[in-house]
Amino acid sequence: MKKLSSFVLAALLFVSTFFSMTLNAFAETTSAIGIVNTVLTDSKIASGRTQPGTTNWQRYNDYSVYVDVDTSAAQFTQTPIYVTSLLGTINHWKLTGISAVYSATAKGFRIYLTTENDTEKLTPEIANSRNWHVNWIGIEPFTAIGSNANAQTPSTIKPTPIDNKNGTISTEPGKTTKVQVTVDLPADIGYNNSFGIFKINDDGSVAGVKPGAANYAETVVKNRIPLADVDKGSYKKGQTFKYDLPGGSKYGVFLIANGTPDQFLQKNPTNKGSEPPLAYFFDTAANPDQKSHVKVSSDKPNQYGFEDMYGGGDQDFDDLIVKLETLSVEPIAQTPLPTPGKYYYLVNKNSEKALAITGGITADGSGALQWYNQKADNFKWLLEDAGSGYFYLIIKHSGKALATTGGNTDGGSVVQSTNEKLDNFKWLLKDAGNGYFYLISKPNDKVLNVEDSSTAAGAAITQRDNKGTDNQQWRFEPV
Ligand SMILES: [Ca+2]
Ligand SMILES: [Ca+2]
Repeated sequence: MKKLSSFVLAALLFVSTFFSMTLNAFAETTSAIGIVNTVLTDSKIASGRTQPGTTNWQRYNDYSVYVDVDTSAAQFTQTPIYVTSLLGTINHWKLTGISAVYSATAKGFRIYLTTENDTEKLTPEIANSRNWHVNWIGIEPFTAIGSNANAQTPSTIKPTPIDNKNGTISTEPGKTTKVQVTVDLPADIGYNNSFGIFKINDDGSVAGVKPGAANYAETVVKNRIPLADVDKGSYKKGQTFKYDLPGGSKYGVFLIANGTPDQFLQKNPTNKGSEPPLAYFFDTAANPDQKSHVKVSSDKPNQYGFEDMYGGGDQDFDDLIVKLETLSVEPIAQTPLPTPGKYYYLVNKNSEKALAITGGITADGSGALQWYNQKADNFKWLLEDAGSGYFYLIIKHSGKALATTGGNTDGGSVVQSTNEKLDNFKWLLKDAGNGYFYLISKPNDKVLNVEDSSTAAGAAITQRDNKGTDNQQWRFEPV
């Protein structure tokens, strides 16, 4: 449904743009084959025409001609939907065939024209003397013929390119990249391997820790983008998973040899020794044996091949294969700021639980937690303007303010406290898109975080580095 409506919207945008003749909204290319205009939107829409009088009509038979229309200047990446019309000076109303598109590809299509009932002879010269020429519109992406327009999976799956120099996946700022991951396993499976996807900061670190640091593996695995089915391991050949990658960041993939991320964190978080579970990364500096364990090959540039043996094993890089495809790249809808002076429930995106202080407790230092939203006063937060774009959050039952503690400590607790109007009481609301915010603590840029991505009632609230994960995103529901 979503797909269809954005398609219709795009089509309307095109039509209105075309008829209002705001041609500066087009990129225009003129060549021997005609003119091509491209409207730059998420769905590529381009239009063009063949040249009146010099269209490259070809004889098909005594009564029919055809033309191969070149649309390559539009640079479609796949076969779009083509819609055609025929223009000319005389007699084109008698023809049939103009809306019948043949041999459509990303680069063009063919149209046949025939005179009505095949009585009047037709030649390319006659066609051009009457200035018959083809107008066309091409639109991609589209829903494939025969597929359900309401289906969740669009027909425009594209490989997700991986940079083969550093093994990272790039994403567009302000957009969410929805990827589908398909795993492949060798027939002669030895270890039971698993993988994970993690966000890489601009400086190459993960949550401030760089490859080569003693706690890198542990940090990456802890900060992976959680996905329950992926984390469980024991994959089947051809199994698929779907990730939403928040835009503007780079991502990498790790392997846990003979284990799951949780087993790794329990049994070998220092990533030492030669016995699995061990974590392996594209960057060999992060690997316990400093050997290469992750490969991106030039003929399969959207695929990670993993080698799971300590020391490099047989270097076949097929002990687990992870293929990435992009289902869609969707703009992140902007979230309007909640209104200062009003009460809100703050609901966590990952857990759907609400931010609370234990009921009845009014003492300073009482820790914030998440709980089923009981809509009581200890769930109601007053958003108060703190100036310079910052806010205080005042809990109704005690009148205390939400504050971070522990200075710059990653994992420092978040509590209620008498509002001293210091920086650690001040929160910036950063749009996380689609109705959610990150709450950023002023002194250290850490965000309001549900510890360990827990979905349990009672889970602690902490300050953590912004990982872009759902357990750090909050929705303001008016009380
Ligand atoms: Ca191997
Ligand atoms: Ca193998």
